[in-house]
Amino acid sequence: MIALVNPHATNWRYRIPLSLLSIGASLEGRYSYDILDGNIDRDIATTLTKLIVERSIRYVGFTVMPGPQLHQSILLSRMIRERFPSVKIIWGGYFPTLHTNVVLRAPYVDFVIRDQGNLSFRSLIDSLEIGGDLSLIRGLSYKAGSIQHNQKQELIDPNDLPPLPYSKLNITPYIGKTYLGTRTVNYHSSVGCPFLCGFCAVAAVYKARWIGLAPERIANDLVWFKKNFNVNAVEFHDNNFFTSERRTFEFAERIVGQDFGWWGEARPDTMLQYDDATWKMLQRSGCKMIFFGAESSSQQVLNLMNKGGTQTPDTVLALVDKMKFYKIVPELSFVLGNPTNSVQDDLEQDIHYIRKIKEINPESEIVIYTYSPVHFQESDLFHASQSQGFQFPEKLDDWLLPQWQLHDLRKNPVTPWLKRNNIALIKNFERVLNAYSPTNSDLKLTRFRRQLLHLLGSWRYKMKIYTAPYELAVMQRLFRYRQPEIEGF
Ligand code: B12
Ligand code: SF4
Repeated sequence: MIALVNPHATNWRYRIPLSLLSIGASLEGRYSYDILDGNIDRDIATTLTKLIVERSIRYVGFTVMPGPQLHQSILLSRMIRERFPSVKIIWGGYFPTLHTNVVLRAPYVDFVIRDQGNLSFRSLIDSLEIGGDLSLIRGLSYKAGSIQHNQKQELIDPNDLPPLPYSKLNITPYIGKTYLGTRTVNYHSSVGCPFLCGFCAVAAVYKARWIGLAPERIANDLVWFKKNFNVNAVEFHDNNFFTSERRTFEFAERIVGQDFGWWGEARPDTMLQYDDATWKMLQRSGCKMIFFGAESSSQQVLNLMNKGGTQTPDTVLALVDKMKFYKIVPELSFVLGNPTNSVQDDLEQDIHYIRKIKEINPESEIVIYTYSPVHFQESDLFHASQSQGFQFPEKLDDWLLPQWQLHDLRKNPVTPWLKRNNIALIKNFERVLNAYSPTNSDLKLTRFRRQLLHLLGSWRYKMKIYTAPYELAVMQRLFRYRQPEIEGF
């Protein structure tokens, strides 16, 4: 009766579609539903069409994040509307939460569930099936003459939610070899984040709220994965896994001796304040790499971003130094090309800073994004972007245009303040850096190729000559080696 669709987001198929499993969990025992995953099924349009006919599907829910997933969501929703006009189409996830009006103005989307959809989706189906007042469903937006937005959803504690119905999927194809281990699974252990960084969709949606699952539940789930699927590594997809030191410690303590390799996302200032005992426990528990938002070398830019907490450029330098001791790899993400009046100078300073990080801790992995604005009304950074002429598309179909797809991937944003030379500097530096120091997380890159790349990238890196690295572009095409950000978040 209900189809939940994860449109194609990545060629890397090792991602259990957790968003849909968590929506499915609330439907268990009440409504029949199927989950379709475009990352695994490359002909999802045919599968969906067949399913709608054979199982009399009346509702199709899409999970939508920007990028290729948005693209396929639009195409599939249009197709359903044309061929099965009575089927109701419901969008949920980050994109419709932040662009609700644009989404609902499209004739092929009927409802948007904003924020966490666990309770609202089921209430919506109840209302449509047995009757009920739509205006009482929290987090729901819909069309009733004009577009209506119901009250915001209260933060739902994940500890109060039912376990994920993993049996709904064939889990085996989602378990894969990564830098962390031979059988890696993805897991989500908390919701939101306590901070309000101006470029971040999580801040825009959760408004500085965070709740984590109890360490016991996380550890039990992982042990279940180990027992049933021989899993030996975990990627935590939380926005800020390490928010609570106590939770981190307890979780790590519980999995010591289980032989897991694991990875999660953190803030540099939070981790710098962690006790040495916690760091030791992290090391013992198999934590191999931690992803940090370093963002910028400039305190002014960090202020403009509203990075908050006690994070400064020096925090990151101290942290990467400290992590050498514990042999945990820092993976540092940067958001370059912000709307300041000194873009080129900022970039040059950022490059200098990244080089310094690599000097302090050569194991550091560097992930470079170009700032692409997030629809965050209360953010100074978003206002600065608007005052420099940035505007989101007003029609959903416009997001299909190639420039908006590149924008979504944070590769070539539609940002008026970034000139060609700014973008070229970012890309060229990234290319040289990735050759000089190829990411360790790319398992396909053999030792020989790694050494060859290093050799080719070295002279440029050492001489600081980043312009026109054509030979490295050829190598990249030849070896198809991974830039750390390609499967990033
Ligand atoms: C896993 C992941 C991916 C995977 C793909 C997953 C997939 N669907 O196949 C990969 C790595 C490929 C990926 C890529 C990208 N991602 Co991504 N990704 C995530 C991540 C880390 C976890 C998502 C998840 O599973 N969460 C767990 C579930 C339980 O939570 P949830 O998804 O929020 O779902 C809840 C609600 O949103 C809602 N909901 C969600 N879907 C639906 C559907 C319906 C019908 C309903 C009713 C409700 C509903 O209810 C759910 C339960 O409460 C999130 C950050 C995060 N921690 O959430 C970023 C995140 C969603 N990604 C983001 C981005 C920007 C990207 C990229 C576009 C950019 C990039 N270069 O990284 C790319 C490109 C995407 C593409 N190729 O289309 C941003 C979105 C920002 C925005 N402006 O909207 C996020 C928030 C990261 C961030 N901190 O900025 N991503
Ligand atoms: S700390 Fe990270 S997850 Fe939290 S609001 Fe800032 S960028 Fe987003």
